[in-house]
Amino acid sequence: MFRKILIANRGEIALRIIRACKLLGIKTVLVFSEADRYSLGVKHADEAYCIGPPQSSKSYLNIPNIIAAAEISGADAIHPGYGFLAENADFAEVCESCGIKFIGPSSRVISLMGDKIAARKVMYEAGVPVIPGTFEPVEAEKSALSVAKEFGFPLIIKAAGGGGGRGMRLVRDENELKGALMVAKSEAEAAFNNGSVYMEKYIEGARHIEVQVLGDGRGNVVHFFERDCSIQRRHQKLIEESPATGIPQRVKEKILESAVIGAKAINYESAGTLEFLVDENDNFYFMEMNTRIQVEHPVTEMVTGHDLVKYQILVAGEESLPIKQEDIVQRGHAIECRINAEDPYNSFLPSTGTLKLFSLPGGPGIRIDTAIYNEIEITSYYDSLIAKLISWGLNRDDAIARMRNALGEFLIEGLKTTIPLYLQIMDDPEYISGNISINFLEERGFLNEGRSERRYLS
Ligand code: MV4
Repeated sequence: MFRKILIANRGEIALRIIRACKLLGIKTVLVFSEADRYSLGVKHADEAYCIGPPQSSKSYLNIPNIIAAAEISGADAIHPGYGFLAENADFAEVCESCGIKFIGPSSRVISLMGDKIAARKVMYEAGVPVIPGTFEPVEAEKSALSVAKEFGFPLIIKAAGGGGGRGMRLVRDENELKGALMVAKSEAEAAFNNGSVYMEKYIEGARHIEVQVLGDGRGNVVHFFERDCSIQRRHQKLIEESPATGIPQRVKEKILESAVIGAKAINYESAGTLEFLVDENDNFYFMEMNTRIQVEHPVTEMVTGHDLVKYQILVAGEESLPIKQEDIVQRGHAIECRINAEDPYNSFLPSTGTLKLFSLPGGPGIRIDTAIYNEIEITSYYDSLIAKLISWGLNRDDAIARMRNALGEFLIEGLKTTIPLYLQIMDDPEYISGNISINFLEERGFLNEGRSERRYLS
């Protein structure tokens, strides 16, 4: 097993990884930017090294400095967390060539799943249902037109190098096709250095369901059931839950089975997530695979009782899977609200400044993953996630009730947060009845400008 792990990340996920390392008796090295010198991660890690100024590009994305810190400290592995370098195949390759274990899949598998066309092809060939669409890049208007004839409108143009909603274009009819194709290609070229785009039939009113998997890279893969991540704004997830609500059991089982087949097809190692869209008729389609531990992994930990970060480290250390599928059962229901320092009543404008923390929630079935403390300075150098609040209950109603209490106990001043929005959602009849889709926030008026905190009260 590893003796020492370097953590190339910050905030709550850095703390989460430190906690897992401590359980395993592994020493930790944290790299941090000048903005994070006074962070809880720096306090709790065994060693910490400053790797650059606040801007991510000069610190958390600074590969030479991170590798230097690993060499100097004698770390034998690097945990990238999520975001930053977590799905950077070049970084994984540098680690491999330096004899430092990248805690994640091989650079080859990261590249393969990073190419969304290649990922579709592999999954299709393995027998996983994929969204009807192309398996080759679409170049010219003429071929785009023949694709449109085959699949019909609306359709969606996506960047092969994109993912997570970046570089997509919805096309409602033939008139929009040429322009959308041109714009999509040039945006893809600019954003991903890869102008390849592909086309899919647009699935309307879908739910976003994803499956947590863990593989050992030797053909063994288990799943930890599904999460519903439909409640999002501009591809930023806000609320996630497990199990998914409103999907028949037999459909869920098929999705889980497909996810395992897909992960086995690429001989997956580490924790990963296969994302699916589920349409209004309960048809499901593979969308893309994330080759990292995800922000929302705690909801899965709450319903299964398993420690995913610990397992991720164990399999990276060449141990075979620490558990059998039969040992993984879903019990009760968990919900996560991502508490962001943003104003939900003013276009989710990021809120910065000194955070005053008066109280954190607690009680049965409440988990908080955060690295905040009283008087911490929240800057705009990084994303606006300041805490993840997770509730667990024997059923969905109990999880909602506990979440409502916990949100009410979360007392922060000095900054705007998304807490009041979540309090409203926990009282929304459609949310409570489980009637959610990727259009939920818009359809329920939660994104309307000029709405206020009071409107939904009483
Ligand atoms: C789609 C889609 C409908 N049809 N593809 C957004 C994130 C990226 N992973 C792909 N996304 C979508 N792809 C087809 N063929 C709808 C979305 C989508 C979405 C997906 C999941 C969660 C939220 C979403 C919000 C808007 C659009």
